[in-house]
Amino acid sequence: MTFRRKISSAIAVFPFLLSPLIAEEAAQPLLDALTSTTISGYIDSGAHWNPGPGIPVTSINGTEILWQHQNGRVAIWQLSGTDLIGAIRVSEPSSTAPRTALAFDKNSIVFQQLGYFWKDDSIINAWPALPLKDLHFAGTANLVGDRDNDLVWASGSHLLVWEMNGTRVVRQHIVSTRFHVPADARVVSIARFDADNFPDLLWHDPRGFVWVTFMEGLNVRGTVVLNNGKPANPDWTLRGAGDFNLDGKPDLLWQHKDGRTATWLMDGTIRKSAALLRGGKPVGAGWKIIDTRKAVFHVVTYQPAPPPPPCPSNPPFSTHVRR
Ligand SMILES: [Ca+2]
Ligand SMILES: [Ca+2]
Repeated sequence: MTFRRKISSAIAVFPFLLSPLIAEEAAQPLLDALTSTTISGYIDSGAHWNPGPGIPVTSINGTEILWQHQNGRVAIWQLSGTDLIGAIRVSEPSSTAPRTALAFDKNSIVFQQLGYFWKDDSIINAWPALPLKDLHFAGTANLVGDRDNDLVWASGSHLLVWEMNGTRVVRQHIVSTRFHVPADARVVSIARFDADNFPDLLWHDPRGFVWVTFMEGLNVRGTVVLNNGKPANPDWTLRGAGDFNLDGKPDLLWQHKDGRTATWLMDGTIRKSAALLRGGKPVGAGWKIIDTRKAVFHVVTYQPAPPPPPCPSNPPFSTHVRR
């Protein structure tokens, strides 16, 4: 049996896996039902999940997309290639006000709440003030090249890089990217767009232009404009980069203002093709893509229970009629 057929057999049992985020009013009960406990018997992205002896499990590579609704709700899509195979609601601590999701960081999610930053439920021990104005969060990536990912902001032509050790900021770096892109361009993702091992910056501006700035750690090597120098339709916002066709090269993830999502499948900085996600069905209003990450899904092949034994023709009890 192929991997795809195994996934299909699991989904056939739970077809609700295919109907996420249609509209907020429809999504709310759906996501309430889809806790990670509910889904873990069928698709789980944990590295050490063990469903029990004798249960056949297939591990498949895929991508997760992090979403947040404007009301604070956080959800994750699970994709195999460009096929949506699951949706998970991310539980938030009930005692805290809604937090803004900033990015995935390996197995964590980075949040901001007022002036504080969190990795999941652990507060990040950081400097109290950010030293640049008009910063936007750019992503998590290992620019410094040590064990942990850095948290990266951008402001105009500068980056602010927090070098991390766990949940502690050990150093701040301010990096000039030189002024290769317009001042209103934003860094939407940090990913490896060439063959070296250094993460690069992906930029998008409101007119639809897309750039990649190649980095060597904290040093800038140069910037190229994508799409043959032409802007994309400005109704589409570039939200991130993830490898949707599993060729090891990052692809671009777009969200239309009508709620559709799509990817440009890339060979480095060359667009090879484009594909709508979820068959072009839009998500409900108010949901925004935050980030993507690689994932490994563990899929159980569901075996239908054997049919019950036939009922005996003569009931194994005697009828008693009172006379
Ligand atoms: Ca690179
Ligand atoms: Ca790819």
